[in-house]
Amino acid sequence: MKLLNPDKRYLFPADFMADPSVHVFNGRIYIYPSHDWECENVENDNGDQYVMKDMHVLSIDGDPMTGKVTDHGKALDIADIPWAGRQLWDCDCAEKDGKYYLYFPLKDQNDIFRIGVAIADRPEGPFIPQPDPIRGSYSIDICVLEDNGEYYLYFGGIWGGQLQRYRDNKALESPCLPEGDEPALPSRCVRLSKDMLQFAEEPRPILVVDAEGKPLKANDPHRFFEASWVHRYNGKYYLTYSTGDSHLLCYAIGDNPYGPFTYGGVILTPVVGWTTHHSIIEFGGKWYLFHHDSVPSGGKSWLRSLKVCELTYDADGRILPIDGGGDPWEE
Ligand code: FUB
Repeated sequence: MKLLNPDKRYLFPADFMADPSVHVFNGRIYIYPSHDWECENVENDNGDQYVMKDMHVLSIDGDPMTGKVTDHGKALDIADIPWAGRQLWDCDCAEKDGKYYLYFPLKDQNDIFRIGVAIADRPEGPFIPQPDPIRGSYSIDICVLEDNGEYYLYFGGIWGGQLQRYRDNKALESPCLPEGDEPALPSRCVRLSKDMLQFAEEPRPILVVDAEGKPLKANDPHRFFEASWVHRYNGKYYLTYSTGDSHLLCYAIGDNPYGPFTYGGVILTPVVGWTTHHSIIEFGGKWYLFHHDSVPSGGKSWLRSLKVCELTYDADGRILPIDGGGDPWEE
């Protein structure tokens, strides 16, 4: 696989932040990242080392590769969330009718991930949390897509993200993670209610299928693990996601927000650090990939740094893969 190596920029060397969800609001780029913390926990598959307690909003003056980055300070603190337990993970923000809605996954006091909503009058917050999580919500890693006046929330992540604890939106007695040739566990998509505060329907599974329409299997290194993001390009819907334990960012293409999405390829090969996560936006006629790696922390997977580089499509709408700078990857 031929890899691109575009210029890359660390966006905020002053602090460790990760999982960038990025949007253009009022002509300006806003970044909604996780705020990583040093921690004493042993690193494990449950993600106990990711102990985020608050989040900041960043924004950029113009060009993401060169513009000044502003830290707008703390926009949400788990101390202000009535139902909070621990671990404020990857969030996303949507604008509707001049209000900004921040969706965040957080463990409740029973150590179960739920999704909360917090509201602000400005894209940088501060965000005021609702008293309770969204009814029927579970798991992690939020992306919100506005499409034809409707808002769709994508979520889900396996292992520490707890998606394997649910089937048909009901909690299971025991977790069930598919193996081998079984179809991989899909992420979820749900349309939001008009007031943006609840699900308007039951969450639906989002299938990533191969060229023959068959769901990718659990043992496929390109299968979904966590970190869904959806953007539109040339009338198509691109689902991008992390493959977790195979450390790739991949993409799949569909015709509508619910998919199915046909697997397209790798976007980013492994970075330094266990996790990989991202978002994609268009700004000033160019496309950008925002992501993170653990180079500045010397490889500590729980202390990550925000990065950006340009993203390129070929004439057929394929995304050209970028070298993440971590372990080499051969297709
Ligand atoms: O930041 C905590 C978790 O690590 C995120 O929810 C995952 O996507 C991974 O980046």
